[in-house]
This record gives sequence, C-alpha cells and structure tokens, in this order.
Amino acid sequence: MVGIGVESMTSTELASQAAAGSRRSLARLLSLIQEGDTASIESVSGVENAATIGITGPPGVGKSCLTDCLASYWASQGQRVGVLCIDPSSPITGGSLLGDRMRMEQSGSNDLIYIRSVATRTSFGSLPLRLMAMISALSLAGMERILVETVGVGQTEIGIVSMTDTVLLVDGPDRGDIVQAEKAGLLELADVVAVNKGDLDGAENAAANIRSGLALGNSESIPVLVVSALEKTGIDELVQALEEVQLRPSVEVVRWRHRLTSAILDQVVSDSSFDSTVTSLAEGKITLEQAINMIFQR
Ligand SMILES: Nc1nc2c(ncn2[C@@H]2O[C@H](COP(=O)(O)OP(=O)(O)OP(=O)(O)O)[C@@H](O)[C@H]2O)c(=O)[nH]1
Ligand SMILES: [Mg+2]
Repeated sequence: MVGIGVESMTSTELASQAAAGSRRSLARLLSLIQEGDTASIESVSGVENAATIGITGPPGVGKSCLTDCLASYWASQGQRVGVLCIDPSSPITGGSLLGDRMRMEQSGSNDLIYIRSVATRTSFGSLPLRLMAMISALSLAGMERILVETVGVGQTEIGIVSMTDTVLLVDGPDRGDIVQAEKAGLLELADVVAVNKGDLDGAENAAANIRSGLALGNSESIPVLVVSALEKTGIDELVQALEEVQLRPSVEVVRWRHRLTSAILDQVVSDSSFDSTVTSLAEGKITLEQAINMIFQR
C-alpha cells in the first residue's frame, strides 16, 4: 500500500492497514467512524478482544491524570493501550484535546499508547454505536487495553461507561464530588472507586463515607481505594483491583439497560427530523402524544 494516501483507501483497506500497525490508517478509520460512515463502522464490527475500562467522575477530580498513570502503568508492562477522551466541545477534526494531551504527559510520548478524543456533539448518528466501533478499531489495531474517559456525571456519561467492561469511578476529597456521583447513579455501576488527590486532607474521610454508602446498598465488596495521581501513590493497588474485577450478574442487567436506553435515545435525538419535531411542539402545532407517535413511526 506504499504510495497510496490514506484519504483514497477504502474502509476495508484502512482496517487491514490499521491491523498491520499503520497509525495513519487507524487515525483515518477512526475519523470515518466518528463521521458515522457505515462502511467503516461495519469494517470493524465484531472485533472485541481488548479489555475496556470506563473512567468517570465529577469534573476536576483528576480523571485525566489518573488515566495517564494507568495507561503508563500498562505500557510499562509492554501492553498497548488506547485512550479515548470523550469531548463534548471538540469539533470533528480528529484532533486530540490539547488540555488532556498536556495532562497526559507520561502517555503522550509513549509509542505503546494511542490517545484520541471523541466528539459527542455531531449529527452523525448514535454516539454509543460510534464509540463501540472506535473501541473495535483500536482493538483491531492491537490495543490490549482501552481506557474511555468521560467528562462528567450525567446520563450521557452513564451511557458511555455502560459500554465498557469495567467502570472506574474517580472521586475527590470534597463532599460535593461524592454527592454528585451518588446522585447520578454512577455508584451503582462502579466496579472500583478511586478517591484521588489522596495527598490532600479529606481523602481518607471521603473514602470512608463512600464505603459506608456502598455498605448500605449491600455493595461493600466494591473496592474503594485512596490514590494520588500527582504523587503516583496507590496506582499498583488500583491496577490490581481493576484486573481482579468479577462480572456481577445484577450489574450486567443495569449495564445493558443503560446501553439500550442510551443507544435508543441517541438514535432518536440524532435523527434529522428531531429538531423540527421539537419546533412543532414549541409552536403548539402538535401534541406530545403526536410527536411520540411520529418518532416511533419513523
Ligand atoms: N493535589 C492533587 N491534585 C491533582 C491530583 N490529580 C490531579 N490533580 C489536579 O487536579 C486538576 C484536574 O485534573 P484532571 O486530571 O484534569 O481532572 P479531570 O477529572 O480529568 O477534569 P475534567 O476532565 O475537566 O473533568 C489538575 O490541576 C491536576 O493537576 C492529585 O492526585 N493530587
Ligand atoms: Mg479530563
């Protein structure tokens, strides 16, 4: 394929080049998937060998710094790691968030680590389906671990992390952080909880609070670890906890409920006629019941 630019390759060619180690083909393939290109999404469908971890939690608790630590840890073991940063503000250029690149300072320069941002605000079809395809593409390109970092603690984030095998909830030492995550229902999905900024006062206290919260919900078996991405403490223990996560049948049901709900919701909202339906509702031209019927008929 020497001499042929990635721009002119078909998705099948891109997929086989990406599998053979071409980063340029992988980048192009991811961009096409991001744009909702059906052939590209199909070219990677069904590939799933990588272990995926969703990393979520309130803003500013240190998710990116911790993702950086985890990616570097696995890379130091010789594993290839893909990192997807979900970015609601990013235009669909395929560029990576500058800020996250900077915070992922260890990973940015490591050949075994591939970082990519994922735009959410596009009109190109379902985010959960595109995300699944991007995970498959990274897996096809030989990534053994894929970390998906989300931005906050809302329904979208739940939809995103429910797509991964394992969920790491990152919290901070402030009470407000924990309350946010609890309210969002994220604690219910978490396989491991890390209270980051363990170098600051209040982290142990916060961990104790989360443990008693989990015990109330009969989830005391979920590990709650105090870590510091800044001082790189507790990372080995966190890796071990993540690698030891067992499948919980009750959580699988919750996970599939979120997967299906968010995939359906996304499909409906990204339909080209959704906005005009909203406008018709606002102008009083149709009733809510009529709107629902119109959507389901489509
Ligand atoms: N003291 C301390 N600060 C930390 C630690 N980890 C991250 N920070 C700082 O917390 C701030 C936010 O870190 P990020 O990794 O960007 O947090 P985030 O959760 O990814 O933030 P968003 O993606 O914006 O939600 C940065 O200024 C970090 O330097 C830590 O372990 N201890
Ligand atoms: Mg971040």
